[in-house]
Amino acid sequence: MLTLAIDIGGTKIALGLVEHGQIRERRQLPTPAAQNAEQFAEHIIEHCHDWLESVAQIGISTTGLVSDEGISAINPDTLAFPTPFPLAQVLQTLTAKPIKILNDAQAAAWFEYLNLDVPAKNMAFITVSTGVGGGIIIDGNLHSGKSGLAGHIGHMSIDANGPACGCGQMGCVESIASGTAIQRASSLIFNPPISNIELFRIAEQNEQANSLIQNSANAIATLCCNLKAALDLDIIVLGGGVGLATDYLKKVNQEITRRPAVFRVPVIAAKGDYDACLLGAAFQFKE
Ligand code: BMX
Ligand code: ZN
Repeated sequence: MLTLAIDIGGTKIALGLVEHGQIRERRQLPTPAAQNAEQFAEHIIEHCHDWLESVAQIGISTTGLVSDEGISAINPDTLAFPTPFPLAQVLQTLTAKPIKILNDAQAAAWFEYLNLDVPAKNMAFITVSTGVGGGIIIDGNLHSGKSGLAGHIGHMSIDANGPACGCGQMGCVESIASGTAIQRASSLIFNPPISNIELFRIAEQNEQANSLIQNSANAIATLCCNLKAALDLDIIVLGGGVGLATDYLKKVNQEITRRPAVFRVPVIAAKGDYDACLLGAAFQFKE
């Protein structure tokens, strides 16, 4: 059975044709700014209309808070459409296929949980990407909470004097550690500005580049120790474009070893690699 998987991020949309838990075909497009869900859904369909006839169902993972009304923003700075955005409802009308939708990091958490090498009961997934997202598994179940907010751990404030976050708080993990935060800090140092890809490439030889990345990794290490203290997690899985970039996971784990032993938690790389959220979109149909 084929599933159309759609992963909507702050920067890009990934599309996958998924069969037996494997991505058979994959496409990618920039996330367009859209005025309404019809326009956005039609844009997605244009990029995969040749797949539609053969798919039995559609799984969506998306940045933002997912509720019955649609998708809304915790950090409006990273969302390209008006809220609440009824994307699942509109795609359902346009395609007449069964549709499931979840927050991107919650979906990835469920996929990663089902693919752990060593079974665990309590796990978190953290994506360090445009934003910092998360999904939490408690006693083998995805915990999304009454309103779907659970797992928005990028918006735990870890520095009351830290940068302003788009969510309205100060010093959220996302405002310090995300790809957007790294880019902002880096543009104050490098003139002309360099991309985050370039920043990671030069980090081994360039002390300033290295310390920008280290600052982000330290914030993620703090987040991991806080989650260990709150939930006594067995393991944390790290994903996202920044989370999986060269040496980032190593930096997070090194920083965790400097913290008191009781708050340490093993952090491993996502099995789904950069496609953990896309695979998570499809895995909503796997009970
Ligand atoms: C933000 C929040 C989360 C999301 C996370 C990662 C919005 C629009 N999104 O914290 O819902 O999971 O970013 O998103 O408030 P990504 O775009 O970096 O994958
Ligand atoms: Zn925030």
